Amino acid sequence: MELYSKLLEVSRLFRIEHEYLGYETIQVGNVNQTYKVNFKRADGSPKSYLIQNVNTYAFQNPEGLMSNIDKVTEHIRGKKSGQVALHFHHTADRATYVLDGENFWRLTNYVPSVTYNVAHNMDIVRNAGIAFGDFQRSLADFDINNLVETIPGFHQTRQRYDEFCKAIEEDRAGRVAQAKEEIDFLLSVKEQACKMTDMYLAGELPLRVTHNDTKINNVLFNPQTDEPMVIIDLDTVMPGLLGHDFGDAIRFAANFEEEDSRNLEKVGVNLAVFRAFTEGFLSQTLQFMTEKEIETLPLSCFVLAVELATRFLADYLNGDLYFNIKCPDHNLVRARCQAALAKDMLAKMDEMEKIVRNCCSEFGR
Ligand code: GN1
Ligand code: MG
Repeated sequence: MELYSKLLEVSRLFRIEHEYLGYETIQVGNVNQTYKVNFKRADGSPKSYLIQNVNTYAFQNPEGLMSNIDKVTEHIRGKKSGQVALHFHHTADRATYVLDGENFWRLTNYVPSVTYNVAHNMDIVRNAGIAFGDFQRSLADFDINNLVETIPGFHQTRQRYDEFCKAIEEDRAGRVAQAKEEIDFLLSVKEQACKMTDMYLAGELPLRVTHNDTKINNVLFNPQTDEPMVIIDLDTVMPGLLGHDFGDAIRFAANFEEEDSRNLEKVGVNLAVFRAFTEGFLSQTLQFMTEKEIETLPLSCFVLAVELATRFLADYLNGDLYFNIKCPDHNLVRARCQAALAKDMLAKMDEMEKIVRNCCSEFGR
């Protein structure tokens, strides 16, 4: 069936009855297909929704994934009366998705907004910190047992290292020799990188609802005021550690360079961005965070950079099976960039700790 008619059929299954005007393809994310579908209401006013075709190769448990997303978004929506919130529509039989053979469709409200890929403006960075902190705060009372672990061991750093070591041993693509320096570095910092997971396993850190993809471009901002409105891309919402969300956000937003930069001498943590994000995040989360969680925040940035470096490098060694690549050495370049960032984070660990402590006392803790 033609896409034009398919999107109409899906909309009707989600009980959208307005007059159909057509669709636009939205270029976001590397994984799912996103379309904006446009309608006219009976009173003549326009109304749009987003339809996504979920990539079931990347997300092998789409039912579990939608169950997680639905529970989490409805929990947040319940706390935000009158404010913009994300809402996944249901079919007549209360499903949040439509399965038609090879395709897995879902439909949400459309939020007119602006997003940012890079973080030059500290007010916007602080607002992104507020948005992800608010996400944590809204879900602090959510029963974690209601969530499915859709990608088992997603942030089990020791498991990531096992996969990395297996890739080195097998050397399937014959690339180990080219990556020797990065391999040695990543192996040398293993114990420190695994410290956060170890603390969790020792019962020192609580499990929370984590977003697990806290890039700044997953925050929708109000186009007029730059206030944060909603967090999107909830596909990896799962039980996790608070540091996973904090560290991933810093790893992405506070790097002077992009995630796959070849300018390794310029790669590093921008402490002004670190401070602004931390201020925003802690303004929302300090009231319920444990002392140990606070302690892990600077470390979490290093952990997330190293963990992702092992994932990129393992994928490079395996012959690029997981991440989309734009050039043959893309995963090696990404791994080098994350490793360089991790090194800079080690050098600046004391400064990051000081900033976290300063923010804590600013907020009376
Ligand atoms: C993947 O596809 P994207 O960009 O949303 C990955 C994340 C990594 C990220 C690095 C499910 O996210 O864990 O941090 O790439 N997502 C999954 O760019 O593996
Ligand atoms: Mg994502």
